[in-house]
Amino acid sequence: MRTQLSSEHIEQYQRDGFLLLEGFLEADELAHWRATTEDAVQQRLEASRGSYNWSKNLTNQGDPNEFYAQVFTQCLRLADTHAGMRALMLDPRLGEVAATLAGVDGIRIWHDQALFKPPYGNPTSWHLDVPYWSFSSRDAISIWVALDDATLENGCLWYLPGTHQQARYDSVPIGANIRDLFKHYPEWLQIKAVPAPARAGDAVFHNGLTAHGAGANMTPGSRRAMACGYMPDGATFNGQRNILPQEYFESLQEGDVLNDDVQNPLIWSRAASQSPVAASLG
Ligand SMILES: O=C(O)CCC(=O)C(=O)O
Ligand SMILES: [Fe+2]
Repeated sequence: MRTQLSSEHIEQYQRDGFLLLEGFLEADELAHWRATTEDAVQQRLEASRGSYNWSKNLTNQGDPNEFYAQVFTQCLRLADTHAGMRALMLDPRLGEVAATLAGVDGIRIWHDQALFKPPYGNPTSWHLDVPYWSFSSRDAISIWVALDDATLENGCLWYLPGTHQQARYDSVPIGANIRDLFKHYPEWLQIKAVPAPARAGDAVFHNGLTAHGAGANMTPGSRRAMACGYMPDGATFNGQRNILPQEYFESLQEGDVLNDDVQNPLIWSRAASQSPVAASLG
């Protein structure tokens, strides 16, 4: 795993709100991420609705005729239900890279998600991530690892550079109209979008307030990705449930620190990485 970051990487991330890290996974790691993600998705879909047959493009996500089911098969928090995925997601190296780019001292998992855009799938409408989540932070960050080559043809990610500096926390529902976000941010219509094509094994990082979307998949192959959204350690509850379990949600008051280590595992912190125990473990 390529975890070395240069000062240019960090500057670029901070300026543009996104960064492509080429060759993030080694070939054997990529094979393992693919197999683990396929298995975790298959298991989840079987548990939720019966069999999953990607070759026949059965997405098993609600009504398969609905627009969103044809944007992607989206499976959230696979680390909760799949031990192999948990091992991948708890890797402190992912946390260290994310925290270093975001410029924070500790990082917790908000949610992981598999995002498989099907053959000839719909585009992913322009959106921001943080306004959906249960905390408000300008330092939230996501990793998006390409499991297939993501190209201009099959729906790679696109970004509006610098929008993380201006974005607000008010929520804009993500729907079928790709340009709805611009009703809330008409000034962003002037910004030229930048594509982030990625080879399988590359990682794209983005700030949770950077406007992003993805094109349609105009190919007969799938565009698979495994992603994870991270919350800076110390972030507080903003009153929104999002993916929080009902009981935990009801126990929270606005302003409470979201530091439940099961719901939001701390995968890396500067303090722990500098402690004598961590040092002796190498
Ligand atoms: O994979 C996609 O099309 C969208 C990904 C995304 O929105 C994200 O990772 O936040
Ligand atoms: Fe997103």
